Amino acid sequence: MVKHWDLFLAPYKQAVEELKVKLKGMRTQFEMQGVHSPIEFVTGRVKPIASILDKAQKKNIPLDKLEEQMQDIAGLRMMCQFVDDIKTVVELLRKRNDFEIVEERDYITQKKESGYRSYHVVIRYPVQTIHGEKKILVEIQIRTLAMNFWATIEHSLNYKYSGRFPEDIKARLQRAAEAAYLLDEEMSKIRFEIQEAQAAFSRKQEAKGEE
Ligand code: 0O2
Repeated sequence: MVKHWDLFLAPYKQAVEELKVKLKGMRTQFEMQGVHSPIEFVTGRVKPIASILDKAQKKNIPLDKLEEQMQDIAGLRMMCQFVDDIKTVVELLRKRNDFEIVEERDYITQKKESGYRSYHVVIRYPVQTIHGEKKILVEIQIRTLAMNFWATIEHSLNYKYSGRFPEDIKARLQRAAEAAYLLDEEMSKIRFEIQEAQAAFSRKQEAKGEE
């Protein structure tokens, strides 16, 4: 028998699968043009039921209001090499007409107290079902590889300590966030050097493939 949660999550699963193909397709298009892709890689997930219930409790969201009030049941992440790529990706998302942007949250100029940096775009995405169209909220997080590294590590530690970090870990995470910020800054400064090297490398790989 199909359970209530399976039915509820089905459009979210469909949206994540469709958007993974669409957003990865953007990267492929840059590659085919032989130019730097502002998108390094894309991931997607549907929030596990236990996390939905946890968040609903923490944020006082009634279970019958999840669709309207929980924006990240379906989540996509777009990873970029450079901070400037994030702007390019956001611009590209704003130009699309297969969904509507309902909110943007800039945790890059306004980083979170934890040290978290990322750019969040919440979209309303139409899923085609056998009963017609259903629009659902999806959160797209756009961040650099360094921001992603920090967030992934912090997220696992958060899970381990249930958000109550010992002081030394908290301080180290703050320092790590600062280091990730500096890493992004340094990489931005030598961006053109890096891109030239990457372009030369792909030309060499292509030539090898043609041999
Ligand atoms: P998961 O496990 O990533 O799916 P809130 O949850 O109150 O902070 P809200 O309103 O849901 O915020 O919106 P926000 O902050 O734009 O998006 C929440 C998501 O952003 C989180 O999802 C994380 O993915 C990410 N995020 C926000 N702050 C932090 C942080 O300090 N550290 C890390 N590692 N990630 C963060 P969830 O719900 O935590 O779940």
